[in-house]
Amino acid sequence: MCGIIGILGKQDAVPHLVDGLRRLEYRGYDSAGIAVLNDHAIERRRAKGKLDNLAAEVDQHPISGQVGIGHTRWATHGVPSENNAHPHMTDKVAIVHNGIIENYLDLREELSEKTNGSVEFTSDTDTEVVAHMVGYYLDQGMSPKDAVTEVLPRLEGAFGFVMIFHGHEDLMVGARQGSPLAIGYGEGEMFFGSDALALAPLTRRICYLKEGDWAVITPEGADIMDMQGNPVEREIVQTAVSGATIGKGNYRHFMLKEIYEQPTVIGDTLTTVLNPASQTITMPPLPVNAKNITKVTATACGTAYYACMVAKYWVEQLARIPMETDIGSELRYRGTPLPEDGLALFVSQSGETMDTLESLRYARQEKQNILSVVNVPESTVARESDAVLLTQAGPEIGVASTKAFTTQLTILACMAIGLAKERGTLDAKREAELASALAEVPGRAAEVLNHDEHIAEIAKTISEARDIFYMGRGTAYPIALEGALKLKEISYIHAEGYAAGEMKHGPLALIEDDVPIIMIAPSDDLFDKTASNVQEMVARGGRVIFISDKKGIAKMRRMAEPAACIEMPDVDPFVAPILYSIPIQLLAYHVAVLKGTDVDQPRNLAKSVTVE
Ligand code: HGA
Repeated sequence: MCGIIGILGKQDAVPHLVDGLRRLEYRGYDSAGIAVLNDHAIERRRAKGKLDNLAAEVDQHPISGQVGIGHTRWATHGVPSENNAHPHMTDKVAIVHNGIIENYLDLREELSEKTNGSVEFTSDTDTEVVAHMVGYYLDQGMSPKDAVTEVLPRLEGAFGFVMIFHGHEDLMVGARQGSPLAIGYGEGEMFFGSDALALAPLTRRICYLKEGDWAVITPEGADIMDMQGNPVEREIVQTAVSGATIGKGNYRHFMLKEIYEQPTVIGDTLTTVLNPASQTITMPPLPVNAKNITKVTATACGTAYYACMVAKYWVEQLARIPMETDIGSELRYRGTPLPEDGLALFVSQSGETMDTLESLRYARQEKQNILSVVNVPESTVARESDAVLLTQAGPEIGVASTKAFTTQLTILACMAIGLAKERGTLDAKREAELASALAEVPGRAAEVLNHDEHIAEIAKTISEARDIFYMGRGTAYPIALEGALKLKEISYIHAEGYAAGEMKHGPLALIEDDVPIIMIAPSDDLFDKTASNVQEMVARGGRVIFISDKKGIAKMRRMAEPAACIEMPDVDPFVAPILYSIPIQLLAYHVAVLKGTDVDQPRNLAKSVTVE
């Protein structure tokens, strides 16, 4: 996926542009390029393939300038090649673009007619037409701002773009619709970036543009407008993203770093929908009136599927809508009938998971209203959905999902509240209780991380096991499934997740002396039932690791002594699945470290699964 950086600086921007692009490499790309302004012209260097190729090109044919833009491209229109690499330009303007201009063919034709065919297109991209359209208005004598004002309303599709203009060393224009873009504020310098990561070493003062915003930046600051050109105020935040984020920092593995980022990214995700002052949740508009929804059909793969399973409990209990969950590779071939006025929900970190995407297309044929939860706003799943809920997990490098999962849970919890509000099945008092429970999650998550050392000790007691069981009831059941998956993925130990009440219907036969059982048991309505299941395990010699709050642990100990306990904060059971995910991530991590596996890139697995 593409990355963007723009620098309106006080010194040569070229080394910082290349460095910024390196920070965006994790997204995946096929070519890269930069362009800078100097006294005579806009100068550009581009290269197919890795950034080292671009760096070599810049070494061989140096350019310099204080104002510049850079791009890593992941082709959507036109093969990966130097010609198709961004920036695209005329002699007056250069542009880098993320997303897809859907009406680019019409725009090309229109421009050719207007100019009697004098515009020469040199690439197969959708992006290039935007450069030529802006160039056309600049040629008519318009200012950069006026030229962009003319072009913006004509663009259909998704874009995040940044432009520089020959003869205007004091300004740069950026816009976003569907693809992310942030402004960075420096000391007498200003920046654009597709995420804060690109800007991390340059500035921590960031303003995330909202959908439909565009901005003119100068060394003094930014004028931000909506698509109609009305000025809008946007908050400047101190980003938590640091220069170290792209690397492992002081962490031994990306997975551990990502586990530790959870308090921040859960908080970032909540910020998009939760108002802590009014204790309310406001969701973006859904593609269907919630009152009319007959059924929710949720589809995902792997960890995201377990997030859907948790959401099923929330949606059914709070919003009283029947919800079904499906694995992407099953739904797409099952030919299941989907009801009129159904809401089809798709959850995918990358938004590119093939089986999830194909299921979405199936749901589209079945005339469903399509809502997706993704971590990558410009992804295909997002583009093909009627509405999108974004997680704010930031880049997740470790193959085993951690922070993507807990942010998915966070936004799905908010979605369930939003649906329930609209359907009138949740009163304001309970909404306030749930909102305040959610608002506490980042702080509580930080507390849970304090158990890291204790969990590392527990890991030593189970790392030699052949089989490990994870169990829970209610929303703890999908967390048990996720715990087992996490352990399998990175430690290669065979693990099974079960609904605790299901053990006696078969799997109990496998419990014998010292078989580890991870029991996930928040103090909720089902606690006593789970505690009885613990007794059944202990009676058969099972080594129970009991994850509960203080009250739950005390109660359990009066019945049977687990081999070890992990004490969780006392929280509303509604948010427990988000928090109880953290100890099982840490446990899997420490077991894997003890086993000496490749934690971040486990054998046979890939991060974004774009094949069947
Ligand atoms: N459509 C443009 C940009 C592609 C993109 O955003 N990729 O993630 C192109 O194909 O060049």
